Amino acid sequence: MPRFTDIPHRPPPTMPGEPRLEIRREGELVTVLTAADLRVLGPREHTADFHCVTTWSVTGLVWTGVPLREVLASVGMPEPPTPYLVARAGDRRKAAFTAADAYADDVLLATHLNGAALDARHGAPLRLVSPSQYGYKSVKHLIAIDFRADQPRIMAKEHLRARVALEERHPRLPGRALRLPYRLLIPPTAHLAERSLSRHRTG
Ligand SMILES: Nc1nc2c(c(=O)[nH]1)N[C@H]1C(S)=C(S)[C@@H](COP(=O)(O)O)O[C@H]1N2
Ligand SMILES: [Mo]
Repeated sequence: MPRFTDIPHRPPPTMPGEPRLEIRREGELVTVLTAADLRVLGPREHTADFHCVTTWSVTGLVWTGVPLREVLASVGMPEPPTPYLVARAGDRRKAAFTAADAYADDVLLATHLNGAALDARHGAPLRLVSPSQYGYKSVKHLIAIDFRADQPRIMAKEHLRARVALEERHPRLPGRALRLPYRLLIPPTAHLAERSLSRHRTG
């Protein structure tokens, strides 16, 4: 699995060694989950494929983690309190979700990939994993989940739903039309992302 991002010259952020996840509502802090809180929920292995919007895929990844819906139920949110949420990362990256997509059975908060703790390359110390959506929804270095009443602003090129099965690659352009141009971006992007990894500093 390559290190991948649409800002490939930027090294991964310096992160704490242990997960710390803020749950927010309209930006206001509701509660904070620690590594111990996640361990109590019983992390399990989940096998899933991964699809980057640029057309590369990896099959059979084994993530260790807890379904996001179980994590949110444990803090009194068995049902989504609002129709949308934003996942935020330590590199200031974010992704928008409908609450229904984020509460799907296959959406995880993962700490391990293929039996090893997540590293800087793949999203340490905590990563959101949503296998049914394009990779840009699988937010690495996750630091916060922020519930929103109104539809959050999406990033350029981000589809709100990004369902792989419906080829929702882009908010406006048809998915098919993007296959070739996106494919051409893979080698230079992967090369730059790998090179900038060497500039990563541990926290
Ligand atoms: N925090 C953060 N998460 C991110 C990204 C990013 O740049 N920053 N890139 C996304 C994209 S476009 C993809 S394809 C996957 C790549 O995951 P990998 O680097 O573990 O292969 O991470 C996603 N999650
Ligand atoms: Mo991606």
